[in-house]
Amino acid sequence: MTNQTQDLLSALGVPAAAYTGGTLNVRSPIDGAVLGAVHEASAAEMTAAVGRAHAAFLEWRTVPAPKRGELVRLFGEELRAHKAALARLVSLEAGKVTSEGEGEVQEMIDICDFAVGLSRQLHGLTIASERPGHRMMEQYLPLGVVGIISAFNFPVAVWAWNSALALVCGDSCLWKPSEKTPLTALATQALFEKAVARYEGAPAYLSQVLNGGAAVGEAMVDDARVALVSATGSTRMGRAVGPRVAARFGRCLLELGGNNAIIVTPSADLDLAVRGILFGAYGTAGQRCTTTRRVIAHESIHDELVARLDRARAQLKIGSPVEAGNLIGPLIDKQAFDAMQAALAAAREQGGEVSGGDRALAAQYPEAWYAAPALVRMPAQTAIVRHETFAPILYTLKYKTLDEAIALQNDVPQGLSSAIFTNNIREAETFMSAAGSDCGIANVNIGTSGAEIGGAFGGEKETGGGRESGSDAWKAYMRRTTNTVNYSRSLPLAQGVKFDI
Ligand code: UN1
Repeated sequence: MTNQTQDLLSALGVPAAAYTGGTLNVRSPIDGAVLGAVHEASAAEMTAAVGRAHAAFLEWRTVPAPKRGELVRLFGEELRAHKAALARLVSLEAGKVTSEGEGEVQEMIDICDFAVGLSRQLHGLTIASERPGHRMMEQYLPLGVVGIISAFNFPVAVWAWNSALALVCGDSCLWKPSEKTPLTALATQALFEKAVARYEGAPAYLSQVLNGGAAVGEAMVDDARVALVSATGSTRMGRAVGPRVAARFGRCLLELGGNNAIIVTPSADLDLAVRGILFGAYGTAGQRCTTTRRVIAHESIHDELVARLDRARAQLKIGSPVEAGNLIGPLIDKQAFDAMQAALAAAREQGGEVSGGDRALAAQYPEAWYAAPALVRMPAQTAIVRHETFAPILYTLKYKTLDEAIALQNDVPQGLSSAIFTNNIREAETFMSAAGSDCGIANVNIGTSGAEIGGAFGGEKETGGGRESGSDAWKAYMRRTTNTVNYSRSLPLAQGVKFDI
């Protein structure tokens, strides 16, 4: 693993000094091998980096947006050229199976393409003025430094959602990656620098990556020159970051926990539902914020569906994510495995009947943490079901009426993703309506995870309310000005107010 990682890093343009001799040890979740020792930045280094990022912003904001898009286009080319190597590094460092590692890099390429098109469409409205000889319009202008905090489970794609948009919007970027995945961040930064080298007129320090722990993050979060903090991770992290940014009236974009459910109704195509639920619950070893954590099945089909899920669950191939055929890779670390075991113990105490969930491949990989996917038949939506455990645990529940199913689906603190499997248009539309799912994502006949970049991504309640990626999520990375222009020879006041002098 270690040699392979070093070969990949050097192919991606990361100098050995960046990942040797530092204090942050990086371990592969595949076998526990040490992949590198990365330099950890101090809070003072972060503060200096914010200064450099701010200077870069002051230059970059005056470059025409389509010209800024050209840099993102070149970055997308680098990602295309290095897709296999970066994807492999994602697998080695985050434990994703090969096709999911490749999917992650594809997601970066897709958002670059989206951002390039967007660079010619950063438009505001013209608005009818109530006054003669006046024109009103709004403009979207560059915002400032964007601080990006990313999580281990999408170590590079979620950064790309933010930075591709921020760059075309005229902002500069600062990145504090997860301490568990600093190498993929260094590699991504190296690819970005290759694009910068091919581009005329990019200021230095448009994008910087600073590895380290909480102190580095806090220095970024508390710095008033960071106009927007976009943070992806746990609700606990969001609770720490959100109020600190709000205290200085900065902008925050939070993408936090999910507790995503799939409702399966009597008319559902069960073959489709089984496939959607299995990928949603167990893909990425249950470590997506969009992972399906709950199935709410109608009582008429519940037993059949759950029996099929349980049979298929037991067949899923667990093993090294870089060996062909395996679908379930490792958990990120021992802490994640322990949290999974604690959740299963709590589920048992709360009346759950657990299948699977044990440690797997311990003899082959004593230093890594593989687990058999778990399915837990629950008698009710108890406390543990309402809690997000970042592991492959699927809780199943029964319902009688659709209203009851929707109420159960919504009765959790999180509000990211949701889905219904049904062939009944009334059920589908009700689920998506004002009285339906309260999540940011509500799907019909597809699972809760694996969203495309074209839509806005994010959710409500404890998920944090932010929207990233497609649609008009770019507006979070710009500031809006409303301009009223008087081209007449008089000065009428709005609302008919008189002030004659
Ligand atoms: C995350 O887990 O933080 O919709 C993001 C999905 C992916 C993104 C997940 N496109 O599952």
